[in-house]
Amino acid sequence: MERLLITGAAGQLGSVMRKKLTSLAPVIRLSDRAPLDPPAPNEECVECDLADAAAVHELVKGCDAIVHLGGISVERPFSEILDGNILGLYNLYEAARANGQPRILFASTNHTIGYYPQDERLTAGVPYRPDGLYGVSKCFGEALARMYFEKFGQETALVRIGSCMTEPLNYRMLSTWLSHDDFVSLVEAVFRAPVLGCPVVWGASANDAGWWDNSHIGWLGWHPKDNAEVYREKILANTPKPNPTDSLVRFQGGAFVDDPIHKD
Ligand code: NAI
Ligand code: 15L
Repeated sequence: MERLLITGAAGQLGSVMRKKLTSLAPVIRLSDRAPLDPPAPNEECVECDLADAAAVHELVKGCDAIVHLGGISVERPFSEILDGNILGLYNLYEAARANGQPRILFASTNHTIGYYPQDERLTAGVPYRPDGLYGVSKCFGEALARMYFEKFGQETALVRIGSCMTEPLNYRMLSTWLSHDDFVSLVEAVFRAPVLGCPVVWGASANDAGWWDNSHIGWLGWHPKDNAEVYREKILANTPKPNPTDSLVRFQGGAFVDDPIHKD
């Protein structure tokens, strides 16, 4: 791999991955619509709005692989979601089609299935139950990626990330946590695989309290190592015990199910 593109590189996850994915390619192209820190010698920085088709076309040119983190990452007014996650996704896939179909890791989300209760164990084939417009936009992204695979052979890993952060912060994240290191090893596995296709991947660490079954992607050779359980005592000590009627402990999407439809 010569050049890896990371979109959303100014964001929470992107700014961590910028430092942790350097061994994947000699050149890392970083992009966001927000300002990026100045490039290191192995980096290229490109400010680009995903809603701008011509700019996205130029952005993807010359890249052999894409970690697509860019877009709206929480519940927001539909106009914002439309630009980043709907139009932005279409622009990315059209740009990829015109530029040699680099393999894509698409940062989808657990909010595609957020209305499932926490006592259900899910396989990758379960019907969508999105918990807001944000979740719906990621269902669109997964469907779009699937169509580009069926029609054009474009390969994508549809990674339904749980909660990717330094450590789990509440009871729900004992199930949804994905450590940064496990995300890195997932990215490595996705770009190492000789053939990828377009699988759904549950993006969670090896949590004792996990809800999601990744047995369908054993062939990928991804073996998450971290386990949120080691933080249970800390969470018990630092967070109030949730009421059993709280969405945080009822639904897999947690408090996202309580979000209203945000108006512009
Ligand atoms: P974030 O909100 O911190 O970063 C997203 C970045 O995308 C931001 O820097 C933002 O400026 C950029 N962006 C938004 N709209 C854009 C547009 N129209 N054009 C260009 N750039 C745009 O989110 P975070 O936490 O870093 O997440 C990264 C990705 O992973 C997102 O796609 C999110 O949906 C997904 N994800 C993250 C999870 C997590 O636990 N961090 C969980 C599930 C999914
Ligand atoms: C997401 O999709 C969000 O992008 C992230 O900020 C977290 O809230 C995460 O899901 C989660 O469900 O914890």
